[in-house]
Formats: sequence, C-alpha cells, structure tokens
Amino acid sequence: MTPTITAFERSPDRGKGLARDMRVRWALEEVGQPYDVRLLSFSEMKEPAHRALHPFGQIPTYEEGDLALFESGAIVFHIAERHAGLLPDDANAQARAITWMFAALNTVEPPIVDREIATLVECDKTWYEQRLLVVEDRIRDRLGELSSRLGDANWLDGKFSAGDLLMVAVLRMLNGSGMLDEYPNLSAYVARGEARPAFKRAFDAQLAVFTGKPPAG
Ligand SMILES: N[C@@H](CCC(=O)N[C@@H](CS)C(=O)NCC(=O)O)C(=O)O
Repeated sequence: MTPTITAFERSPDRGKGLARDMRVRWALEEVGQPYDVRLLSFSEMKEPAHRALHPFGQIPTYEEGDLALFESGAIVFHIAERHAGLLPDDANAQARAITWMFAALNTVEPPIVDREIATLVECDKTWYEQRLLVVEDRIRDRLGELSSRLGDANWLDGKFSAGDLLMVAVLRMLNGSGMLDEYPNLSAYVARGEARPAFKRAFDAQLAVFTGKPPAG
C-alpha cells in the first residue's frame, strides 16, 4: 500500500530541505518505498481534519491504510522497522542505531530548535544577542561531543542507519549558521549524507513543491 505523507504547500525554507517531511521522504527513498504527498496550507494544518491526524497541527504526518502517524522520528522508525535498509539485523546494533535516533531528536535537536526560535521569533527583543550566545554555546557543547564520538568514522555506528539519517537531518538545520564549519568531521558527515542518492531524490522532490517544477531526472 502506498503511504501518504503531508508537507507544506509553501515551505518557509523555500525548498532548502529543512521542513521535517524531508526526513520522512529521505527514509522512504532509502528503502525504495514510493509515496504520495498531500500538500497543506498553514490554515489547513490547523483545521480539525488535519488535527485528527496530528494533534499539534503540524507536518509531517504519515497514513498507510488504517494507520496514521505523526512525529518525524516515529515515522522514520516505523519505516525502518517495516523495510530493510535503515536498521541493522543484529539486535544489539539495532538497539544502538535506535539510540542514535533518540540522541538526534532528544539531545542534539533541542538547542538547535532554540536557536531557530531565537533568530525567527525573538530577534526583536532587547536580550536577543545575549540569548543567542547562550544558545549557541549549548549547541557547540553538543557538536563538540558529537564530533569527538564520530572521529574519522563515516557513520555513527558502523553502516549508515536511521540514526545517521535523523542526525544528518538535524545538523542540516545549522546550514547557513557557519557553526558546522567549526567541526570539519561533522561538515563532512553531513556532506556524506547529502551525497546519498536517496537524499538527493527526497531533496529534489521537496524543492519541486516550492519551484512548481517537477524534479529533474
Ligand atoms: N517534533 C515534530 C515537529 C514537527 C514540526 O515542527 N513541524 C513544522 C514543520 S518542520 C510545522 O509543522 N510547523 C508549523 C507549525 O508548527 O505551525 C516532528 O519531528 O515531526
């Protein structure tokens, strides 16, 4: 059965692949599962029909027959569990890959989201500059720790997994901030993720929504 996901009709990032449907598209592309997309305006996202799928009125959602899911991490996990390719077969290696999924969303993403909120919503406040410094220090702590753990490995734990997919997606939220450049192994890690054919297909499909032109190829 072909799943349907939801995405922004007009992405605020202008197709830079930062809206969270990108994580779901990327996972589906990695496992070779075709999908449909239902585009939503901001007002449609807050209407009862969409809130029945997503209590917080956000994207992405995922529908597959009777199953409806929200939260990009839960959706990526579901895709990884149902298809080969995103989680290792060995039970312990699988548990470690899932740990990295949680680490991406629970430990690395929160200060990055705080920075996003600061720059978008709090930039007119008198305390903005001070807050930004504090938030960026918290991000640097996490990036330094992640950089030490990754070392010169290609991926976080052996082969590419759903843990890497989510970690790369989260780190990409720093694109344009210059912060990743301070950690060359993390920049290279993100570049490796972005070079994956499945990432490119997902990126092009999301960009096509913004440009209105079908993806090339
Ligand atoms: N924790 C959620 C966050 C979802 C989220 O923040 N979605 C954004 C798009 S990337 C959204 O819908 N923003 C519009 C809004 O919150 O009104 C997830 O990972 O799926």
